[in-house]
Amino acid sequence: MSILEKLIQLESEAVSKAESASGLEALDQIRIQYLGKKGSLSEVLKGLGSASPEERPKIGAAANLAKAKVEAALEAKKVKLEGLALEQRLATEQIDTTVLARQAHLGALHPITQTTQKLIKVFSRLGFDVVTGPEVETEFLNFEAVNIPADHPARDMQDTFFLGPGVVLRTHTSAVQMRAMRSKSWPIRVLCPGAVFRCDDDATHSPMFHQIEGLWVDRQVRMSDLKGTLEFFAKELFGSSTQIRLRPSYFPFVEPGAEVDVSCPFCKKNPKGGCKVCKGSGWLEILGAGMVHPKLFQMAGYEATEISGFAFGLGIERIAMLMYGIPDLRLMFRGDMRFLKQFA
Ligand code: FA5
Repeated sequence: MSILEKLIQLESEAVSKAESASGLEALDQIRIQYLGKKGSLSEVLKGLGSASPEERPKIGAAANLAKAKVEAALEAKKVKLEGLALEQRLATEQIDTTVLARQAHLGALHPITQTTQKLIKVFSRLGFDVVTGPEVETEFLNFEAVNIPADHPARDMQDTFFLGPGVVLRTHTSAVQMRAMRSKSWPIRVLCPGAVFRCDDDATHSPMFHQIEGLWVDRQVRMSDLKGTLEFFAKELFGSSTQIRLRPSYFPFVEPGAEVDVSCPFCKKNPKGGCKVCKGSGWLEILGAGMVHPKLFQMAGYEATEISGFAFGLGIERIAMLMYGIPDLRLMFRGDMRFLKQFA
């Protein structure tokens, strides 16, 4: 039998086998048997060397045609078999549309994130823009530039994690207000949220916590502007009947400085002898604030003498604890789903 005859025979054999194949697996076997590298069609072509030069192109063309026909037959059968399989599945499978859907577990924002977003929303209504800075900070910007020199006792209040000579994990977001002033001329009204770090660990203190610092510098910014701003913030956060009070205090970067208390949102300043949260005092300390120390303006390169400004800084965990009634700050960092689910 000549090569051409052999090709025609193999082609019709393969096509008829493909047409009668019983399943996809059988179809695959036929593909390998005839079209595979060592398949019958390839094997026949090995005899091409003995054919005459005139015959060779004819044999090549016939081989390509045979392959194409076998491939087409295989594909047609495959489509047919897949269609049949689908029909069979549709006939046997049923979807019970009355079965209750599985409850999707949606994630939730962490209470610190929720509180931060709420604070940003309140202050952005007063025109504060959010700026951020690095958590790894130079000792200079964290301390010296905000008027806390090396021998200053305030450094002990903020037990510091040193990462290397002159490099610290920032102990407060006041470093960011200095960065903001150094990169932008006044007037400036910014809010600096972020994580800060101190060697501190108990039910109300964590080695990593979050602060928000606010800074407003312009001509004629007064202490009354600071008080009005903080009053607005306290009422927005804890309710319209909330009052604030400023007690003189000391922070090296402000003069004068104050601790700011809000009237207890739990007992509404009416502790009747025993509100646990405010310990019966009717007030809760929530932040530190004051008028920006002139030394900071010098450090920032603000030369104008007519400018003044106020700054305030608060612990976000403290606010979250008050807003949500969380008794222990450490709960927020344990990743316990039972705790976190309550904020969904
Ligand atoms: C400061 O850090 C000042 N930079 C704030 C400031 C800014 C004052 C601008 C004046 C002007 P203080 O060390 O008090 O201040 O920290 C601010 C708040 O951070 C505290 O009121 C407290 O709520 C929170 N805080 C301090 N240490 C911790 C801690 N270890 N864990 C959780 N919260 C803390």
